[in-house]
Amino acid sequence: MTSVPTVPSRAPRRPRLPRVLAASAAAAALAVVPGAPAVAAVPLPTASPAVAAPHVVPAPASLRTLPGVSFTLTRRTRILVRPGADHAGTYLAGILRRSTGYPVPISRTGATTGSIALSVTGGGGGEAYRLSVRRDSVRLSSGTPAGLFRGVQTLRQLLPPAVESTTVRPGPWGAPGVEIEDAPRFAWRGTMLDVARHFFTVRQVERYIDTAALYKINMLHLHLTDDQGWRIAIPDRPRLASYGGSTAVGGGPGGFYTERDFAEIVRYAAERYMTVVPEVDGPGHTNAALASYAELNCDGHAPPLYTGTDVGFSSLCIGKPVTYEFLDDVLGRLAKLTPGPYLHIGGDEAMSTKPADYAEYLRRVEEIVRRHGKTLTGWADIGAATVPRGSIAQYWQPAKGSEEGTATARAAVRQGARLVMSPADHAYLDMKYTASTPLGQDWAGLVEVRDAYAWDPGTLIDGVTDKDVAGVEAPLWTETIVTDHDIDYMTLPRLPAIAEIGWTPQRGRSWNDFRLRLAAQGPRWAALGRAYYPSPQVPWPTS
Ligand code: NGO
Repeated sequence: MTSVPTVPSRAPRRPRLPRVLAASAAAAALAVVPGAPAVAAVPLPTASPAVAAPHVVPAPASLRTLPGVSFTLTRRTRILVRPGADHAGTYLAGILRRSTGYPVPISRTGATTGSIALSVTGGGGGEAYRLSVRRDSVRLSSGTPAGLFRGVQTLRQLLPPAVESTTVRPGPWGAPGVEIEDAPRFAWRGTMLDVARHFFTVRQVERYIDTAALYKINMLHLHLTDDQGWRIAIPDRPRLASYGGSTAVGGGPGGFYTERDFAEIVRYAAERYMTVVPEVDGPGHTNAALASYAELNCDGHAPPLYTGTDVGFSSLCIGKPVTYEFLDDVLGRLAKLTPGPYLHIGGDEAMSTKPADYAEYLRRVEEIVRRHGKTLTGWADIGAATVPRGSIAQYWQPAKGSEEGTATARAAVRQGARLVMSPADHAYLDMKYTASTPLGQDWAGLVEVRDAYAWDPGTLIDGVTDKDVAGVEAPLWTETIVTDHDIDYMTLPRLPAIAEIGWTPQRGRSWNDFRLRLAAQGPRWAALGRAYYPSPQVPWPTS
C-alpha cells in the first residue's frame, strides 16, 4: 500500500447534524425510561443522508478526508477477501446484506474496482489497520485478522446509520472519502458485566458484546460470582450453581451458565476478537459460595442466601485447606474453559478478612492461578499483598480522595504489576448520570458523559504513568440493572467514551470534538435497537 500523508484526526465541526438523522427509535425506546426527557416520536427517516462527514468513535489515530470523494455501495458491490480476511468479510457482509438488501457476494479473486477489498498483510502489528475509501473502491488492510475486524467497525461508522438496521432500508449507501491509519493506544480496552447481582442470559451477554465490539472493545470481564449469586456451573460442586445461583438482588430467580453456555460466550466474543476475563471474587463477596457449602465456613455453618446490596460482610475461611481445594477446582475449571491468559480473582473489599489472612489468601490463590498457567488479575486491593511481576491490578476507587485506593495501586505497580484503570467516578457504568437518573448508584458521585470522557489514565494517579497502564475498563455493576434496556441506558453513551480513551492517542482527543462524533452515534443506536441516555451535553440530531 502507498504511504498515506497523515494529519491529526479531527472531524470537521458542524453546528448541527443533518435533520434526517432522527433518533426516533431511540426516542421510542427511551419513552419507557422513567425520568428520561420526553422526545417526540417521529417516523423513521425514509432516506439516509447522501454522505455524512466522518464521525468515527473512537477517533482514529489519523484520518484525512478526501473532499468531494465518496464511495457508494450498490447492488453490484462485492467484498473481495484476500487470504486471512474471510472472517472479517463474512461479518461485514452480514451487516451490509441485512440492511441494504443487496447480495454483497464475497469473492476471493477479481479486480478491486467496485469492491470492498479486505486483506491481511501478515507481519503482525496487532490491531493496527489502514482504511482507504475512494470513489471506485474501499481498501482495508491489517497485519492481523483482529486489526481487520477493528477496521470493519470504522467502515460501519462511515456508512449511513441505517446500515445498522436489521431490516432492509432504502439507502443510498455512501461513505465519505478518507485515508485512515489507525492503531490503539492501549492493549486492554475492556468492559465488565456483573452477571452475579442480576443474571443475564447468553443471548443478553452476546447482545452486549455486539454493542461493545462496535467501539473496538477487546476485553470482556465477566463478574461471575458475588454474595448474591454464583453463575458458573462447576461439575464437582453442583450446589454452587444450583443453590448459590438460585437468586439475585431483590430475590429474583437468578440463573447460571453451564460449561457449554460459557463456551458459547467465549466463542462469540472470540469471533469479535474479544478476550473473556472470568472473575471469581474472593475472599470477600463470597456469600453465595458460603451458603452453598457449609464446609467453606470457619464455623461449619452455611449462612442463608443473600439478596440485598451490602458489601464487605462475607469471607472465605483462610485457615481451612478445603478453601484452597475449592479454589483449585473452580479456577482450574475456568482456566480450561477460557482461552485468554487472565484469571480475575477479585480481592476487593475484604472488610471481613484480617490483613494477615488477606495476604495469606493472595499467596495461596496466586500459586493456584500460576499452576493453571494464567496471569493473576485482581482489583487493585491486591497491591496490599505480594503480587508477581506482570500481574494485572484493576484500579476501581474514585480518582478523587481515595488515599487507600491509590496506595494499593501504587504498591501493585512497585511490584511490577500493570494497572487497568476503572476509576469509579469516571469509568463505572452503574453510576447515575444525574441525580434524577432512574437507575444506578451514586456512591462515587454522578458521572455525566463528559466525566466519563475527560480524564487520562496515564496521569490520573500520582506516580503512575502510561507505561504502568495496561489499559482501561468500564464496569457495569448490576445491583439496579435488570433488562437489556437498563444495560443500554447505562452503557450508551459512556462505554464509547471509555473506548475512545483506550483507543485514541491522548493528543487526538478533545471533548468538544468527541461530543459531535458521539451525537452521530445516536441514530446508529436507534437503528440497532439500542436505547441510550440522551445527555444534554451532546448535540443529538433533532428531526
Ligand atoms: C464496588 C464494589 C462492587 C459494587 C460496586 C458498585 C468494586 C470493585 N467492588 O466496586 O461490589 O457492586 O462498587 O458500584
